[in-house]
Amino acid sequence: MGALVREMEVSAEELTRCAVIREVQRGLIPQPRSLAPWLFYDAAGSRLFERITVLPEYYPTRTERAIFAGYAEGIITAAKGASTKPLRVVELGAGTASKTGILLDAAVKLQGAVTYVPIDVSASALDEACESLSRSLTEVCVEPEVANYVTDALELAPHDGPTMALYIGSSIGNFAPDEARAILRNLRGQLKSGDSLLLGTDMVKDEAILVAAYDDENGVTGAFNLNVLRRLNKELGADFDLARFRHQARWNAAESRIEMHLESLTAQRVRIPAANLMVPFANGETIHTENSYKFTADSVRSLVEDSGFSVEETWMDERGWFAVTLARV
Ligand code: AVI
Repeated sequence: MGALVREMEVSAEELTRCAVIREVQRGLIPQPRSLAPWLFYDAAGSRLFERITVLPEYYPTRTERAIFAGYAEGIITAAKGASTKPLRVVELGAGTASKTGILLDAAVKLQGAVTYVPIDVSASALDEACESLSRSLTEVCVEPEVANYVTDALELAPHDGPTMALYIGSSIGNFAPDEARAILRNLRGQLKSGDSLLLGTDMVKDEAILVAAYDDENGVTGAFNLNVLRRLNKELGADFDLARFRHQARWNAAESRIEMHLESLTAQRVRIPAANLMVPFANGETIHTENSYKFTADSVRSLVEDSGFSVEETWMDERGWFAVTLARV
């Protein structure tokens, strides 16, 4: 058994390595160069992201949490609607006890117990989510699901009662509009009448506030961005010199998104042996590593309506910086 588990672990690692190689070849051969944001989240990158969420400049996490803390009961009541049956909570991405826990806690208060289905590609992220939730909330029955909701068709187990699907943290903002619609349509395909989507979206605001949130004074977001190159050095034997690249955060008003780039500070060539590549960079050339789309009430409405939902209720913080929208099937 031990050997079998070890073999499966090796193959999961091997699959990730193949995906990293494919992504490097897709993104670094053509110009303009780009790399997909999922590359951020190795163990070191995930730790850096946790640090980002508590930075003074990075308002989204604490703002969304405050909305949940203020309105959790109203959110759960609205999601249940007229149903007398227990609400099930499904989450795209493995939530952390701190944010999702507020909603689950409210569901427990209203109906005694709740089934929670976190869906994530990463089994270890699911393990962590289960562990922290089971420590804090014993009335939550956790049924984790390992799946890639971006690339694969979702399959939800049947449930006798309404389902509320969470897609929070403005994670939807890291996808281009057509991909975002495809993700929500995939989810919509698994929901039935009376079910709902609770969508967290970061809103358009003053450019200086947006840029600071992605270029903090202490350089944590810079380290998070540069960690992609460190990962390619470690996993593919690449020879990126991190001192010759610089983190950039730019507001692209036409596309309504923050873009993160890594700018080459000299003309240089980088070898990536495992991908059979030698990549030449001009001085000032960038690798585009992330988009983080920012929304308006209208763009949220068109996103959810194009995906087969209708907006039922929206909760916001006082400044209107972040929105949590309940959209009904
Ligand atoms: C995960 N995602 C919603 C974050 C965002 O704000 O777009 C990722 C992030 N990138 C830099 N800082 C945070």
